[in-house]
Amino acid sequence: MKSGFVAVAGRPNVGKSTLVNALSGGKVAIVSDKPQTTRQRIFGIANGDDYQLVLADLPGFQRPRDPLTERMQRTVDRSFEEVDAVLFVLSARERIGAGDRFIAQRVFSLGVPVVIALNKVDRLKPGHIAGQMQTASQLGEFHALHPVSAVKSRAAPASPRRGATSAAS
Ligand SMILES: Nc1nc2c(ncn2[C@@H]2O[C@H](COP(=O)(O)OP(=O)(O)OP(=O)(O)O)[C@@H](O)[C@H]2O)c(=O)[nH]1
Ligand SMILES: [Mg+2]
Repeated sequence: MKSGFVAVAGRPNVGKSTLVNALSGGKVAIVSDKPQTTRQRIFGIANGDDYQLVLADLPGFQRPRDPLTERMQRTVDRSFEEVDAVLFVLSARERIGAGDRFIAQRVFSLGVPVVIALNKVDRLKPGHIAGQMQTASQLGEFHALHPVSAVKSRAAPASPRRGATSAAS
């Protein structure tokens, strides 16, 4: 059995909480269309046949600007101290730009594998998805890059063995 602690990082509103909910097979984190919904770490657990992942859904990560953002940023920084891997979430519906590169600088310097999830590919044209994957691939030395839809997967649960647990810290 492999196990590990995965930090789920990305700009506000890219779908980190939706993805954590989908991967852990239940609703553990609040999802909304307003940026900065997640203000504390929420943990989801994804169980597979031979692995168990603890997913830390982090607040949206951006350049510190105001006291709330700075406080949330400290939560993010603490979470990066003991991670085994990072799930770096991007939105395929938005331009991949300075905000994502700011996060990339941080996550690719941690020295752990970084998996990029290019989220929200539902209803996008294949050519657009391919272009966004190309841009995403230039953010850093990723371990894997997957186009995903956190909402579509909700309609078709992938594994009956997945369980959900949540805790805020
Ligand atoms: N179309 C589409 N919408 C999505 C997908 N994943 C998330 N969303 C929507 O995007 C919005 C933001 O989702 P959240 O999961 O709250 O995003 P977050 O990254 O956790 O946001 P913060 O906690 O504010 O940083 C919600 O309206 C979700 O329903 C997806 O795969 N496709
Ligand atoms: Mg969130």
